[in-house]
Amino acid sequence: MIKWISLFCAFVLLPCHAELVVKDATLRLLPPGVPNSSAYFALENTGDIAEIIISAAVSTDIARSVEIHKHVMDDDGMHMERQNELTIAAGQSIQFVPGGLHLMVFGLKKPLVEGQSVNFNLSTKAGLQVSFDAIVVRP
Ligand SMILES: [Cu+2]
Repeated sequence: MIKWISLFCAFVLLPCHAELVVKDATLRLLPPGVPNSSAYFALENTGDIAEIIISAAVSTDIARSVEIHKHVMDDDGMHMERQNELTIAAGQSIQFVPGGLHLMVFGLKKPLVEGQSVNFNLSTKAGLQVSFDAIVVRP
């Protein structure tokens, strides 16, 4: 009985509820020979604490690396800047969109196919792993 109660408490009294949800993820289909692509989606923090995304990856060996990028405008015009950290507050939604935040996929090892599903993983500073599938679509 005591064992059962402590197990029950372990589930109910988890300190904080941490959860990130990814919706409508797509990966851009580009002409054959283009080595890089980018992924777009909506990221929502449905938990009650802020999370800090520190890295992104593809689960299968289809690309060399993945980085979190943001388009920024400065004196030299528009360019992309790598984001080492991305903070998402509790309850906040962040849109990864063309011309804004995106996941940059470098060094595709073979051409993407329209409709193909590619599994990505986001890691947070607190150790949360968020896995999601992006569908390859024509831009
Ligand atoms: Cu980029």
